[in-house]
Amino acid sequence: MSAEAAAAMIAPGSTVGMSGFTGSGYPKAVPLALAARIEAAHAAGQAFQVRVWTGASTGPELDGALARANGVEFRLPYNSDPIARDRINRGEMEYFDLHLSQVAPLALQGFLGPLDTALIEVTGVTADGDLIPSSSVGNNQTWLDRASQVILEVNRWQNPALEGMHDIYTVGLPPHRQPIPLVRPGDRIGSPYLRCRADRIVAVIETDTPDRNQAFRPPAAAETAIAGHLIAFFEHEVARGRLPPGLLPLQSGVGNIANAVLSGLLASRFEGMSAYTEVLQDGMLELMDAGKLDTASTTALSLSPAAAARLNAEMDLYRHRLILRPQEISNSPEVIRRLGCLAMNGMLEADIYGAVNSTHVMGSRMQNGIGGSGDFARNAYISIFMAPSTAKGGKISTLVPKVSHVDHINQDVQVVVTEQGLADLRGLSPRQRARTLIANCAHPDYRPGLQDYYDRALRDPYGGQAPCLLAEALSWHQRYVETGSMLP
Ligand code: 0RQ
Repeated sequence: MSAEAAAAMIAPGSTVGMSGFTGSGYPKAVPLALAARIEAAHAAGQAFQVRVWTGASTGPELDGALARANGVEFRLPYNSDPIARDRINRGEMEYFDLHLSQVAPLALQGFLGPLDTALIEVTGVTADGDLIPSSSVGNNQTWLDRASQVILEVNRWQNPALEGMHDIYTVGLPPHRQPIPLVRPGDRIGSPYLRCRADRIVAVIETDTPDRNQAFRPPAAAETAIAGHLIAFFEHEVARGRLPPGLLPLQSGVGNIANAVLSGLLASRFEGMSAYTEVLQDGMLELMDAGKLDTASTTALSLSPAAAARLNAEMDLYRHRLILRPQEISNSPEVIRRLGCLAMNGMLEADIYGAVNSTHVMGSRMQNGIGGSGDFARNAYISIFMAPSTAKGGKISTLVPKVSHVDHINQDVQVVVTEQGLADLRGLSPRQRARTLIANCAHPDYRPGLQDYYDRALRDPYGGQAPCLLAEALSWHQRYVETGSMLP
């Protein structure tokens, strides 16, 4: 049926579980039609909003269109759309960012409330009624299991060769859970298909629309330097016998910096690498092309238009080395701990004791959400956070006396990298961490200020194991809010 007819089945106030993870595999027609319906209702003076659950961030036809229409009352779990971000930060959209591995279990428990509609993009439907997933898996099986009604978008743009690349395995709820039998990133433990009771499917819509991810910009000098420090660190760990020559399964987060680091690994000597990650960006495809990355397990392909076109044109080269899984599996703490992932995630800021803020600018404004960074950081073999040492043209230091919001506590942050250098914090006390971070990672414009703050904190009569000047700890942020710069 038409997208408009399908959108008419979504009631005001209802909850819609949509497919989509980092700009891939999201429904592209019904959300636009729903947004138009919401706008018409608002123009007629009627209230109309829905609650939206997804896998992670989606595209402009979903988050952008619905946010523009002011059609979203509540959203979870990860968003990078700028219009939705503005609404979230103006308090016009309730938003709950949570660890991505926890979304499906919370929904399955019923903790998040009822799910009225599952709106899922698929590549196709087999003659037996199995659903061929598209370029991301996310929480799709859980939405299909939980929802009262199901709307499918069959997207012809998705490559039919995706059939067979997915591995759908569900965990269930305690006390009936079993160990997840996955011991290598390439293991297949489930079915290539999503399943859904036919009597729940109320609409099928055909589309032919590309995933809309932005192109990555070429690595900036700072990002290339970060990649260089990280590769030198990995080489050092291999030389010490603390990492195998092909490293351990790589996890790489979202964004330009993460992508630049992967591109940097192209120039490294490591061969036979693998990835156990949640997003597969261009850099990982390049590592595959270069013969350095053998297998990659992910829940989503998050590729630039050029890389998506390349993958689509040459799918046969990749299809046996790429596995797409539900995010409860791609981000499973159990599996991440077992495999020993090397987690590499971006951050907004770290403090001198190594706590990390990934989400809230100046402590209050949501950037994207915690996404899967916490799933990986706590459970990784080595947990790495990276960022240039300054942001906003040098007006912000990403190393601060105290983070303005904590996503990752000191114990979950083992290595911090900026273009200035790398701080290996494993096994260090708070004071040792502070000395190492200030010396290795701070920008020269901010290093004296951090050192001065720390020296005075050490002399503070209240003292303590991790000295802190309470009245000053967030003064850098306050200065930025008041003057537009953290510099005095
Ligand atoms: O702002 O967009 O206005 O230019 O933040 O920063 O430098 O482009 O970096 O794209 O790698 O994103 C932490 C947001 C980094 C990302 C974060 C400003 C900066 C810019 C973006 P502009 P960059 P990236 C698995 C892993 C959480 C989720 C996660 C993220 C914008 O990595 O969302 O890791 N992480 N998931 O100018 C104020 C600071 C700032 C700052 C940067 N200290 N203060 N603004 N910016 N530092 C994947 C998933 O979970 C799906």
